Amino acid sequence: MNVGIVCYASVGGSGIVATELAKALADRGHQVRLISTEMPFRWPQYPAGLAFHAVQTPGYPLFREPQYLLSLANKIVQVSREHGLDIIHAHYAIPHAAAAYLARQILSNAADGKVPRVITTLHGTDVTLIGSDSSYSETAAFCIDQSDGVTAVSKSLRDHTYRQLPVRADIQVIPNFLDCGIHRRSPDPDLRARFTGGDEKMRLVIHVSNFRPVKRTDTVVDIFARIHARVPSRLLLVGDGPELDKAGRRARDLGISNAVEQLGDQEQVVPLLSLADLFLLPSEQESFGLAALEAMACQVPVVASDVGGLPEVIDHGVTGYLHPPHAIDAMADSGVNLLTDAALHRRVSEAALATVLQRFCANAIVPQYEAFYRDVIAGRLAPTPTRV
Ligand code: GMT
Repeated sequence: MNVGIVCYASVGGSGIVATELAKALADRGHQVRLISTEMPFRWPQYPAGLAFHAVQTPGYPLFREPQYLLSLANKIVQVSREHGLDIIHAHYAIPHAAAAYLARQILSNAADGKVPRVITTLHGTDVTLIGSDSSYSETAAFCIDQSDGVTAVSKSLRDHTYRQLPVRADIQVIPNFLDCGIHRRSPDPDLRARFTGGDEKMRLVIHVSNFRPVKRTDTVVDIFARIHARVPSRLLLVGDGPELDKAGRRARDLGISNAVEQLGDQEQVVPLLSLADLFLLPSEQESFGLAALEAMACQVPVVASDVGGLPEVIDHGVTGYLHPPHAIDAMADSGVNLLTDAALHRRVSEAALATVLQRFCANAIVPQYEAFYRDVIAGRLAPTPTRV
């Protein structure tokens, strides 16, 4: 198949999943064209079957805002005309579903040429936060419904979408996945010693995110402070975003900044996850929690919020621990238990890895996307009443 994948290439789960899907589809013999404003994070060099098309959004003195939606739709039309796309797969509904819809309308308006099918994958904040905002809700719902196929990364997100938006499309759940050949624990004792100072008793707690308010990164520091008071430990904060400063301030206010290290954005997270003993994810909302899955693949037990799709990834008490997002003491207690009971730590980290290998590797999930593409192309899905 000829597939065009549209995504935000910046650091973030939706861009990572879209890029991993593009790579996996190309490996399986498809021709894949990734359309984005910048070359994605983790993009391979000279990959067979993969091409990258950059969207440029020229400014003009009259415009006070960049016209990304129009330039993206324009680029999708050009790529589709030139390369005969069968599928345009939009990752993150806003505004990618709208751009894909517009591109399809333009292509169907021409007398000749192929008209690709549009698939939208909902990732989370495109529905739960931004898509539900009254400034976007009507256009978001309309464009999701106009897609020829819609997927969501968890059952929770699918249900949330039906509750939150007037969407009538039949949403299929296809969970996120990892390249399990890359995402596996690869310990580097020298790197670990750099963070522990060579102290065998020192435990390393990690948090990886884009430091948006939804991640509650100041709470990560609060939980860590409680752990640090009971277990010799250091906190590694990986990633950057608007809340990083606040997290640093919280560590200073609590008098633990010496135990908190900010590593900023890192392209390679596997070496860092591979030296960690515990991952904290006390998010307000998480439609799936790809960061938790990456940690589990590296055998790092996760203590997270019991929200959204996280219970579909983490089995509480078996492959990690889930608590209400504001139960800071309970999260700290679970963290301390994991860091002080070696047998428990081993049991949970092994169960976490087993779950990833059984359910969330590319070889289990990518065929689900391929089958969905085939169904959409063959028109085998139930029609959405509002589609025009
Ligand atoms: O989390 C974000 O801030 C944005 C978004 C993204 O584009 O990375 O994350 C969402 O999509 C990920 C990939 O499907 C999911 O793993 C995250 O759980 C989801 N984030 C939220 O729902 C908050």
